[in-house]
Amino acid sequence: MKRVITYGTFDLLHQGHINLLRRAKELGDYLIVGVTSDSFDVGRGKMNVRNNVLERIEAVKATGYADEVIIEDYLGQKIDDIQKYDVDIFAIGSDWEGKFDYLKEYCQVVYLPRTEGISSTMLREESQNNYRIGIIGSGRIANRFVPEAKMVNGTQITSVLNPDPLQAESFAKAHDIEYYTDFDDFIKTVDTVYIATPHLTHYDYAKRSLLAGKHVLCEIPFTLKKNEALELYSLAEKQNLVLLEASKTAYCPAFGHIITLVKSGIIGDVVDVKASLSKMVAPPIRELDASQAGGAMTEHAPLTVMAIVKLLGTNWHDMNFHSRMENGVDVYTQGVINYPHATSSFTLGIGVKTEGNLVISGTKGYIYVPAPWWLTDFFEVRYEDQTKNRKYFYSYDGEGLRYEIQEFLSMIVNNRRYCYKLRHHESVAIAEIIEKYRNKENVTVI
Ligand code: C2G
Repeated sequence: MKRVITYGTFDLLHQGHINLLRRAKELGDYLIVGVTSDSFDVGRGKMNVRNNVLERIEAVKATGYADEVIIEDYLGQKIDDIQKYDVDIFAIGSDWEGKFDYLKEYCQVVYLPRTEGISSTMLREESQNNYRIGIIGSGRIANRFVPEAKMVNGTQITSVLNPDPLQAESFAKAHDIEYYTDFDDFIKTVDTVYIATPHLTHYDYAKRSLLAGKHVLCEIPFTLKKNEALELYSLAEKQNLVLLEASKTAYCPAFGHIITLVKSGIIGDVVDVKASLSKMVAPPIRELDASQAGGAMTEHAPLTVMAIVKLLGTNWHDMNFHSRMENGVDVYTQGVINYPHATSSFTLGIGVKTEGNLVISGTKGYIYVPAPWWLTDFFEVRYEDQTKNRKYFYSYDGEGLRYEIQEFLSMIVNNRRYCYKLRHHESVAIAEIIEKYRNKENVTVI
């Protein structure tokens, strides 16, 4: 019996896939199809897969060509599979011509003709009809956002809004998009907005965009007040729109895995979380400007407090802060948030350099995420018995904004209004903690 194996994502299964599977089956008597796992696809840069692995497996089975379906989950698995399943022929579409010649050492390799004129990418683009994203603000983060959005298909950045015509024009020229200086003119031209303006304007822009019926992805800090955050989420719900806080770390694959590992109990009960984040800045810069709500807390608490709240929840007992101030701005803040059965602390700096790691301590072991933990691509789970330690490696591609853009788009396309990676009440809690600090509740100047 001749055994054939082929692999693919098989997203939005189409005629090209069906032809490929039929031709592969015709090469032998028994066809094994390896369907990529969701995490394997993210790992190899396929960010836009629409169907989840179970749906894709069902679609492959429904073609009737597969005698067996397996999941492909790691690089190098093909060699293992060929030997494990005693495969005679490895088949794949001609778009991969030459790429799998290294498998010739293990079996025969056949490149089958690819069906022209159809692809999952094409179908995804059609089905998503290219959501037009308008950017509000044209500063540093907005510049980083544009190339990241290009990595997520189904989106197209069409325009930018900045009340300053010179800034608006130069950003628009640099990225080949339209520019507007008036909100009402701008908002008509887009389906969704990304708010990347100075902190104090987030609430107002988010509210106006939601009222205009647009989905909103808002940079951190989402808002500086609890009630503003609550109001915006309830407005989004009323308008049936997506409102997502652009807390980039919350959506990146490695950080998501840390949360699921901790929740599944691998380090026991979490008793202590320590997170630190510092980025030195020099004047003149918004971060050092008190009139623009500058400071280490507004700048860096959104990510560090996000990690604490994700791990320990929002039912804290008390909190206090210690800050070093310069010209009305905290250049360093240490915060302690105590819970009934756990404690947490964070150190944030824009004028003081700290070690930027994250340590989550539990009753069985701890997780160590080295600096810069907020760009997580590696972490280690450690135990008293060091032979049980385990290291986890991930990719954190580009500036890492693609993960939040992908989540935002997926929520819109799938009509999903909630995201477990950062729940509304967690986002509201972050705003509440920032507000307490700005109201000088339990703040000591050092
Ligand atoms: N295919 C085809 N014609 C098309 C589109 C795809 O023949 N119009 C083939 C591809 O060449 C591949 C299979 O269908 O053999 C699955 O394609 P994808 O779902 O795009 O998966 P791919 O990224 O090619 O997976 O380990 C995964 C494999 O290395 C490749």
